[in-house]
Parts: sequence; C-alpha cells; structure tokens
Amino acid sequence: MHAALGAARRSISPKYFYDARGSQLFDAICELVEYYPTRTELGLLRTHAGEIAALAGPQAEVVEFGAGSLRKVRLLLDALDRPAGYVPIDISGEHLAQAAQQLRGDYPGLAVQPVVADYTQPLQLPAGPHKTGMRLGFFPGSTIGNFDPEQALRFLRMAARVLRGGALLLGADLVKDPAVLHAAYNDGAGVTAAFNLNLLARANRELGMDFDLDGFAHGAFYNSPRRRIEMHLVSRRAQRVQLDGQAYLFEEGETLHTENSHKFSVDSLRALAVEAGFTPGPVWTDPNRLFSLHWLASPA
Ligand code: AVJ
Repeated sequence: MHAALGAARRSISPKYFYDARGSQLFDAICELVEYYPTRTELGLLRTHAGEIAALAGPQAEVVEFGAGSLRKVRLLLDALDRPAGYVPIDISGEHLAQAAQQLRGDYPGLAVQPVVADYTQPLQLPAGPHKTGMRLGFFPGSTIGNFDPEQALRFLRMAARVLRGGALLLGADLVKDPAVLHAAYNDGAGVTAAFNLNLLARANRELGMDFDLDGFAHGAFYNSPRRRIEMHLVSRRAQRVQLDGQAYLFEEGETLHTENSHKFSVDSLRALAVEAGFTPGPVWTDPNRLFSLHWLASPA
C-alpha cells in the first residue's frame, strides 16, 4: 500500500480485492445480468465438454490458476475420463479451503490438493498422484486480462513450463461493443462498486488505515486504444489518509487505479500463446462472440 500510494500514478494489483469479503462480492458479480463472461464461459464449457475431454484423455491432473469458488471446474471434472487429481491454486486461503472441502464431498475418488499461493510468483506444485494422464491447466474467467501484456506473457511462459506435455484450457474475454463492456463493470445494483470499494475497507481492517468509504467513488471505463476496462477508486474531494502514521494526500478527482481487464481478439490471444511456447489448438466461441475458450498445447 505504501508503494501504491507513494507512486506518482497510484495503482495497486487487483489481486488484493480477494479477501473473504472480496471473493464473496466477486461471486455476486458473476451472477449479474450485465456481467456476461461467467455465464457465457459456463455455456462454452457445457457445450464443448465432450471435445475437451477427448483432447485431455484419461486420468488428467487438473491444475487451476486462481480457483475461486470452483464452480467452473466441476463442468470440466464431470466431463473428463476418470480425472486423477485436482490442484486448485488461489490467493484467498479461507475461500479456497471451504470450496475444496465441498468439492471433496462431491468427488470422493479425486485427489484434491489445494495450494494457497500467488501464482504470479514462482511456485512449487505438489507431486501428483501416480500413473496420471496429462497435466491440464485451467485458467478460466479471462483472469489473464488482469495482466499487462508483458505480465501475461510471463504467466503463459510459466504455465507452458509447468504443463509441459499437457495443455492449458484458457478463457479470454473478447473485444466488443464498448457499451456492453461498460455495463458489465458498472452494474445497476452497485455490486462492482462495492467490490472495488472493499479494497479500501480491507485496508482499513488489515492495515489500520482510515479511508472514508464515502469519500471515494467507483470509476470504470473502457480504454479503447488499450483494449481494456480500467477500474479506479476516485477521490470525491481533497482528503488525506494515513498508513503507519504517514499521511497521503488525494486531490479531488485523483484516483487509485485498482484493475485492468484486457480484452482480446482470438488471434491476439493465440499469438501471445505462441510467443509463450504453446501450440494453439481448437478455439470455441459463443454465437455472439462475447467470450473465447482456447485449447493451448504445451509440447513435451
Ligand atoms: C476475474 C479478472 C476476470 O476482469 O472481469 C469483474 C474481475 N472486476 N468485475 C474481470 C472483475 C470487475 C474479472 N476477472
């Protein structure tokens, strides 16, 4: 937070949204009518589960990056031929432990090994069960869009290495009518605003800060040249906040940039994957071309 507030252009990684409350709010976002990505991707997974399972082969070990509430992976696990293991990786430990426990109850034969970690940092995966099929990475939700292009490339290179001889099933949100994008991040019920503002509430709770939550507004807009939604917390007035006894001033209208959500074309995503060492396979999109699901093989 000192680094975020000390910078000339204030910004903080969106990974800090996901404390227990933030993860709950994100799950609520996924249910919003304006927020098309979740239901569209779930539809793609349902429609193409058979093809995906055929590509994965028997006894795959599924590794999910940023596992969240584990709703999507159930579609995958249900379709796969005797999946051998499941390694959900998530930064929100409490949320992950709960979700993993539920999943164990529903898939008695499956070795579920949750890893509480930040997958943008070097990480060690637990040794999988013996005699498994391919290692199948799962990175849904267009979380890849949170990364800058260079960070996305770094992530994909790491994934290609971890998944060598296997594949990555990746969800990527597509470039589209800005009005549709705008609505998805400015929902009428204000859930996205609450999600954004929870970052300040979390800083108050965990860092003893004194953000006035009424003093900041949710700001989200589509930056067309950069093909990304930007979310900011916008100071409604000149004000000061303190962290560890150090004061930081916000001018009226000054922002803390909290998230980028990049949008892709099918070709731009595939080109990025090639650059990272993957061999792109099939791509599935919905009829309205809102969202894309990519099979990316990682050569042995
Ligand atoms: C989880 C990063 C995919 O960018 O759409 C949803 C997060 N932020 N609404 C996205 C989010 C605001 C979401 N990702």
